[in-house]
Amino acid sequence: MWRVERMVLTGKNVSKGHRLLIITMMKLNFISCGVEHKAQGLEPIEKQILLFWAVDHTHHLRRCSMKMPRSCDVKNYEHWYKVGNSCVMYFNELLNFTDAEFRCRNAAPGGHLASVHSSQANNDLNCIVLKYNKKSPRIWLGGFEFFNSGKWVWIDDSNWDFQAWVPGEPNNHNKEDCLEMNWKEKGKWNDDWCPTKKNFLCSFTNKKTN
Ligand SMILES: [Ca+2]
Ligand SMILES: [Ca+2]
Repeated sequence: MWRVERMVLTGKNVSKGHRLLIITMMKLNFISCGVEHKAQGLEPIEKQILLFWAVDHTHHLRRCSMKMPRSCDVKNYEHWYKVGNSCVMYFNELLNFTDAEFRCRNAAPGGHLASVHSSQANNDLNCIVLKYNKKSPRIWLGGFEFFNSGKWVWIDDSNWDFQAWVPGEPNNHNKEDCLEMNWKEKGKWNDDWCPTKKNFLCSFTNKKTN
């Protein structure tokens, strides 16, 4: 199933290479009827751009679904996902950072807002978010700035040994002390104002399997 991620329909940014790619894919029947239908009524060049984004989006989805982490191996938490040594779940509940953390503590023994310790884990977490809420992927992770020290820590007390900031972040704009993912770039981090309500990821570590 093709889906349209972007409806940016100006002809300015489409190169000759893009057009050739689209035309080639149309000839090879890589473009689905669904997108053709949605594209009806658009000018030819606009249609081409729409198709391009649709294909690009599907490619991204496929890449992500291939990397979806496996199920959590802890009893009663099989619907959560195994990421690194932790089990992770997406919560589609708009809460501020503190309330989200307490929601996580209630959701599972040892639960906290999720911490991230590798690029692979960061990708896995983003795949989970996109699977559940592609339209609104900004989420709280469990990082916060420790009392204006400039030092960032994880609320689950694990080591701050990985980071994936959007360039220029954290910028502490209007006193931002809490860590969100997917503000500007997919999978990248930003410091945001802690009282803002967002969906979030919870995780817990099953000590028995470590
Ligand atoms: Ca700050
Ligand atoms: Ca910021």
